[in-house]
Amino acid sequence: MTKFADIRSKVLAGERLTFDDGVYLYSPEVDLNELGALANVVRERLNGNFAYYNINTHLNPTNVCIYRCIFCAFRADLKDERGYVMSDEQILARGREAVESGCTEMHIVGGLHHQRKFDWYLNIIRILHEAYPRLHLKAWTGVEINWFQHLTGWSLEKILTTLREAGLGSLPGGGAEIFHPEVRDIICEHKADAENWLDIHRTAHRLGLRSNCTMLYGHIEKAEHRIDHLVKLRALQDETGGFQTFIPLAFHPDNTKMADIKKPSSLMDLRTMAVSRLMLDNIPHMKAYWIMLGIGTAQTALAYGADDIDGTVRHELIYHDAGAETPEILSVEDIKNLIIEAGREPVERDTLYHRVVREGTRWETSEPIAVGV
Ligand code: V47
Ligand code: SF4
Repeated sequence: MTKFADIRSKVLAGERLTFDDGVYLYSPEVDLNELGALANVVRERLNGNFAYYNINTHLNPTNVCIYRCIFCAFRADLKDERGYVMSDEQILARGREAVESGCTEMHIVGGLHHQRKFDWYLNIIRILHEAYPRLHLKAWTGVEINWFQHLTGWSLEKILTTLREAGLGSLPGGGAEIFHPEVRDIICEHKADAENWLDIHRTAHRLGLRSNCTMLYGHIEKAEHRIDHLVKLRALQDETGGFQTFIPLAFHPDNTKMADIKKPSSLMDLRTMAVSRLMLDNIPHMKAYWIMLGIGTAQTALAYGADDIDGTVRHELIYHDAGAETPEILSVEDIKNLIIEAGREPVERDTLYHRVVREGTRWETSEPIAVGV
């Protein structure tokens, strides 16, 4: 039996793949289409023909950041003329715009501002939640939560509980990058390490908050680092079951300190999606983030393991600052059509994967969407 045939029989039998299997799936001798077809079996086992999307908006309250991750084109220094900090009025105006355009979710992340205290970050959640209680606030990455620990000296439990009481709905998956220190110490040595990041999500899950997880690929990392990363996420998911969605994030080099590196090809994007679907056997959803992949690759990814395409998205800065050429926003019709064109059935979901029933900008959630994990 060839190594790939062996892996295929394990997947068909529902057996877990090993670290070595994962590294092998990145080798050029593994045919991408065969790999994609195998990932598609798992994708359809878990999510049938559905492809999920949501109606969401982004809010990046400041780009001023004390850290200097070398892959980041978004951050600015305190005195940089690009630097901005949004006022409460501007933040609330974004909330109003979101609600008036029918959004169910606001995705909030930003820089670690040199002079803002935890109260400033907490207040953003509080004022938005008080004004727009139906808008789900998916806010602050593990890196930001770790920064709040430095700012306050509080326990993780206290920080997360305080944020939740103010209106936090869930945590987004950012800040994971690549866990392995051989890479992390070069691309973002100052920020939360793997253990910190994982512990924050572990604690969030224990307190009943759901979260997402990501991996930033296509820069200096090797297949071994990617698989190490996936295996660490899988182990935490075995413990808690709290991750909803994994989002592989393709590196965009423009305006970063790694601008000399070419961005990963669509073939690498599809391979990473497929390998992730096969390795992360306990995470229900894989997201093809169209902003980052481009629309064509995101559509193709729906046959290579992905079952979610993120949302309509408004006001995205992190990828557009780093050279993404995708539009700033897609209409609901555009999203549905791109899913239908890919041969899948579009399903609007809320952040926690309940089905959304909608008439224009008015919506209700109905039953949780059943998945196979
Ligand atoms: O952590 C920053 C990445 C992340 C670049 O949870 C870059 O639903 C590529 O995590 N090239 C933030 N990537 C975005 C994120 C995310 C996106 C969509 C959905 C969800 C979710 C989460 O963006 C950062 C970092 O890994 N990033 N700069 C860049 N130049
Ligand atoms: Fe700051 Fe986040 Fe950019 Fe790192 S990725 S420099 S933490 S804004």
